[in-house]
Parts: sequence; structure tokens; C-alpha cells
Amino acid sequence: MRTYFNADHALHRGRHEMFRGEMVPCFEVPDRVDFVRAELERRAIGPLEVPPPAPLEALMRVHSARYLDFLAGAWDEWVALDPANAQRDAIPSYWPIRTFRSDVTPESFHARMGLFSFDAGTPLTAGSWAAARGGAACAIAGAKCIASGEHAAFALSRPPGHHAGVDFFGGYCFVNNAAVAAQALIDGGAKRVAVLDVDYHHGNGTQAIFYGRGDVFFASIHGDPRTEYPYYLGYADERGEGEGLGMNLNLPLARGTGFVPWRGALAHALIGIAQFGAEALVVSLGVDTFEQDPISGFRLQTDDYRHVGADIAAAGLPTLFVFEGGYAVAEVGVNTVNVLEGFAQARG
Ligand code: Q9C
Ligand code: ZN
Repeated sequence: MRTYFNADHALHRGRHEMFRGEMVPCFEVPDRVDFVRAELERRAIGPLEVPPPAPLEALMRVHSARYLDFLAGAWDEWVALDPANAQRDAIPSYWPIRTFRSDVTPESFHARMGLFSFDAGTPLTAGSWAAARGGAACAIAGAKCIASGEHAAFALSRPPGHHAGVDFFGGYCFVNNAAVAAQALIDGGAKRVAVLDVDYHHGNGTQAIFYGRGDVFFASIHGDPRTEYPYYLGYADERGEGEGLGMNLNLPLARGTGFVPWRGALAHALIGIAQFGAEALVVSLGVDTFEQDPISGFRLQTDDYRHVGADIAAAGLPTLFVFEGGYAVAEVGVNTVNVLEGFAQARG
């Protein structure tokens, strides 16, 4: 299996995130991807390739122009406010929630930070935009790879993507790589594409991007939003709307869930994907379902991840894995590559 690697990932390097009243060191660190890369090389999973830059038009298929313009210029605007800002991450403090207007783009940089985001845990840094664009490039190259007949490919990048919506960042995500990939598959001629999100957190951005569409099915297994981030989306009664009615499948599970019931939910999701008649599958592959993950609550163990890969392989679809969360940094490589190896051994 070929890996498309984002050589610019470490340009995004957040210092601190707001966590319950304090600034704490970021959980989403460059080491995460470096551990995965080292494990891929150790086990000879396949070649690693740095893709060409992504055309902005491909990002604009799932994100709004005003949002991408903002991201592209945000760091320079932040530093222009105060040269000392070059040493600080930009973090939003104000949000236009219910009864405020979000149709008007304010002049104030701080106001736009909040307009285009949903939490204070996602610092924007000097290289965030470059790193996020590099992730989209991996997603597009991976989509092309599986469209051309390969069984599988892996987009290895950070920052992750599944929390980013049409016009907002949050949850450590800026550009929705899985959505860019699914859209690239559709634009390449696929009639029906499925996104399977196995990250611990609900993929609110991906769900929202495709919620009204009949050509992209979204299935997600995640911590119950009653208690787990991102809290305000991911309930089982969210089934899609309009042409997308029935094309959204949320499988929330209680904090503390172990592999046996989790695997049952995976089987349920794969049945939905088969019934939909997907021609290709994009997997939002977060390994923050791991029992030792510092910010999550499921109890998957290292060996379980091989079964995850094998179960996904049994769907028999061309599959692009897109790296998302996973914060037990030292174990992220082994757990991720176990999924890929489990897939490859089952599918060949
Ligand atoms: N500081 C992904 O896994 N914060 N995003 C939770 C811990 C947000 C996770 C509290 C977690 C976002 C891609
Ligand atoms: Zn996550």
C-alpha cells in the first residue's frame, strides 16, 4: 500500500490549547506523524511518496472561498496586529452563536477567527495553512491512486481534518482531508462514495459537508455526544436531509466501550455502506479509540486494530485511509500500521 506523506506537516506546530480554563500543551503534535512514518518503514508496508501541491479548486469543492481566503492570510494578519504575535499562536475568543449574524464578514481579525471556528482548542500557527494544504494534496493523490485501480492507499498527514466544515476550523482541524478525497473521487467519475469515520470523536465537519447529498454516504462510530467532544452533533437521529436522507449513519457508543461492541458497530456501519452501493471508501482513521489515549474514552487494544483493518478489507472496496486523531503518541504508529497491515493481509 502506497503512502502519500505530507512533508509540510510539522509547519503546523501549536504550542498551547485552551482546555477547561487553562492553557495546556497541545495534544496534536508533529511527533504523531513521525511515529507513524517510522512504523511504516519498519514494517515495509509500501512506498512513501510526497504528492504535488493541491490545486485550490479541489479544496474549494468542499470549503467556501471566504474561509480559505481567511486561512491563507490569517497568520500574516495576526502578526501585523502586533509583531510580538509572531511568538504566539492565534486562538479565537468570540463566536457568533444563536441570534448573532454570520452572513457578514467582520473587519476585525479576532471577530473573523471566531466566525470561522468552533472551539479554543485549535491554535492557528505560522505554518498551519501550508500544513493543511499539504494534507489535502495527500488526500487528492490518494483518491487518484485508488481510482486508478489500487486496492488501497494511505494519506499520512496532520493536522487532522474531520472536524473542519465548509467554513470553520476546530478540533485540531483546518481542511477536511477526507471530504476533499471523497469529493475528488466523485469528481473523478465515481457515482457513490462512502466515508467511514472510526476516530473517537464524531466527524461533525464531514457529516455537515455531505448532509444534504445523495452521492456520499457518511458513517461514524464515536463517543456519545451527550458526554464527548464535539458535543453538539453525532446523535443517532441525524440521518441526512433532502437527497441525503438515509445517507448519514451515526453510531454513538458510551465512554468506556471496549472492542467487542465497537466491532459490532463497525459491522453495522459496513452493512450500511454495502447497502448504499459505494464504489469507493474513504476511512477517517483516528486511533484515539485506544485504551491509553489521553483525551478519549474507548478501550481498544493494540492487537484489535488488525481486526479493524481486516473487517474493512472484507467490504471489498477500493479504500483510502486518511489519518485523523490519536494522541497516545508513542503507540500511534503501531496502532495505525496494525490497521493498514490487517487490511493488506486480508485483501492482498
Ligand atoms: N483538550 C481529533 O481527534 N479537545 N480531534 C478535547 C482535550 C478537542 C480531537 C479536549 C479534541 C479534538 C481529530
Ligand atoms: Zn479524534
